Amino acid sequence: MKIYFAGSIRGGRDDREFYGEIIELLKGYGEVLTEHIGDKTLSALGEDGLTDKDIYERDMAWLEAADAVVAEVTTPSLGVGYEIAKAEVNKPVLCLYREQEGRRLSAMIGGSRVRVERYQNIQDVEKIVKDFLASVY
Ligand code: 6K6
Repeated sequence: MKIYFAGSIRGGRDDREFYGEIIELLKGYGEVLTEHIGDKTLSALGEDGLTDKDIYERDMAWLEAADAVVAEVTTPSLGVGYEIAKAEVNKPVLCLYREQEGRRLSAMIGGSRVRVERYQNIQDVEKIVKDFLASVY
């Protein structure tokens, strides 16, 4: 199974530790096409030598090839929102959100058709992901 993991890059890297842990977990179920998103050394401004157009085209090709999409949506990100909107047309999408005081998930995600699950820790994510990916097949 090919899994596309989406997480904030230029939207902010505060949750990168969570991204890394979720990616490690997803690797137990298949190929994660976007492993770099969990890279702890990647800053919000960091570059990987590609132009924005190159990044967009590469990521859209990966998204197209994916069997399922898992997005961590706690840190709001334009790119992640865009990827969710593209994917929800024809793919199973799981959004993972950590409740935080004084903040609420965008209604455009919370009110959409995609599956949204709240979590507090990686043990919660283990159960949520297992259940979600079982429903993909
Ligand atoms: C490296 C470090 C910072 O920027 C880069 C190179 N940029 C990207 N590399 C790979 N994927 C990207 C990049 N910029 C955005 N994306 C895609 O959009 C990823 O698949 C993420 O899920 C999402 C993040 O969007 P923003 O708006 O938070 O950047």
